[in-house]
Amino acid sequence: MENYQDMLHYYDPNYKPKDSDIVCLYRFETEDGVSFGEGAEQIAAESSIGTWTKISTMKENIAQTLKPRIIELNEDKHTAKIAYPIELFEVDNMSGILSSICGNILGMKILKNLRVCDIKFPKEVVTAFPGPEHGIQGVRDLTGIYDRPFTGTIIKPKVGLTSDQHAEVAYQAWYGIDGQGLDIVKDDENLTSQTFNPFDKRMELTFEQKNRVEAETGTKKMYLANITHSNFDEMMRRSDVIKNAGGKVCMLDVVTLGFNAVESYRRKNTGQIIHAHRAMHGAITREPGFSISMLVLAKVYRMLGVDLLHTGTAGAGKMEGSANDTLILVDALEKDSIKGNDADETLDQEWYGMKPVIAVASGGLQPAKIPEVVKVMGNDIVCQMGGGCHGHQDGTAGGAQAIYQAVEASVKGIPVEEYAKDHPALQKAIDKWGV
Ligand code: CAP
Ligand code: MG
Repeated sequence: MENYQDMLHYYDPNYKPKDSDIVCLYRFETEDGVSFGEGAEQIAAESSIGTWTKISTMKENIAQTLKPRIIELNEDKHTAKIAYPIELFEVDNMSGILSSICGNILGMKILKNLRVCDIKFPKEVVTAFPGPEHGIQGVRDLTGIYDRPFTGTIIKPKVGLTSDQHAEVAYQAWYGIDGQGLDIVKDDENLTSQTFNPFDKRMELTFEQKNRVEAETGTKKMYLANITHSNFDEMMRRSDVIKNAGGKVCMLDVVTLGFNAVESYRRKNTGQIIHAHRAMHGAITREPGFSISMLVLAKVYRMLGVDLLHTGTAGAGKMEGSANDTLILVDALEKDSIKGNDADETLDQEWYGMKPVIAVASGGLQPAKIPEVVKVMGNDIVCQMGGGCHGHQDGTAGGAQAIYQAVEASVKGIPVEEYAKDHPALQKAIDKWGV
């Protein structure tokens, strides 16, 4: 027993990963007295077959068939790539997979920090998950909007309005001024079913307004109602309420709900478009120290089957994340394959035909920022703004029109300051928030 455990080293730079291996890119530093190589060995062990000491139960065939290989160690960059044989995992169990490669290792004492930068999922894993039911094309077909980004607002204040007030603000946002309004109205992530705005009443009144505005404008509108609940049965009931009211979209707070609830909801095949809000992701993704990148989460949520996901605003809004950070997420969500890049700490990824997800730019945006956001993120996005709509001098309707006009400017390639000269709603937005 001692012999082959003594030989159970994971570092194997000559190993060529199999197509079926899961490859992880980790960035880490070790505590004083622990070499970088030893840190990598321990990460490989703890995330697969090993533990902190030699064990009497280890079998030679386990060590030989299931051990991962450290294929790259870069002490200067503090990174290691580890290839895990697919047999270590249950391919269609995301929670199980993440408990291994994003699990205990984040709590190990010998590490000063550890970031899971990226995971390359092989075909066996990607195709074991449903992916988005609708994806970009499905949402475009539903709305008949093909040539521009979608526009949306989050009803503000986040919580506090009554159901009647909520529905009235929704109408203003959808209709705007002279029918120049928004495609999407969204509940905020912390609006569920509070006493002052109970879910069922809000659905009844807001869908009434949606029907009204669709009849008045002859356009299709979307209401992204939040069905987040820690009780799955109640979440399903709320999904049914929306479906019965003619709603096509349900919003999930995917991080607080957990991977199980997100995939389980997707696998119910309700036919609903899934809008994924990522509240709480910052606790997982933000710190460079012990963390898992948003890129990893974005890939996971694409596999679990969301149709839209918040990605940040390419640096144009109130939340952290540079233009490049957002672009990496947009690529992971919207492309069919990605080429990894050392500088960005990313790996190759194939999607094997899995539908793409719409990236949602939200958080501190305002109308004049739309062209800048579209320039980085492309057309297949939602430009969504709460404060940047309801904070307009002419209220929600004026804000909605300003967003509408900013998108027009963006599509026509005319600078917003220029376009604003004969578009007063946009001009007022610029007067208040600048460009
Ligand atoms: C935007 C938003 C979103 C943020 C979250 C909000 O409102 O609805 O929750 O976008 O960040 O409440 O802040 P504002 P992210 O337009 O008023 O900022 O999208 O990065 O997950
Ligand atoms: Mg919000």
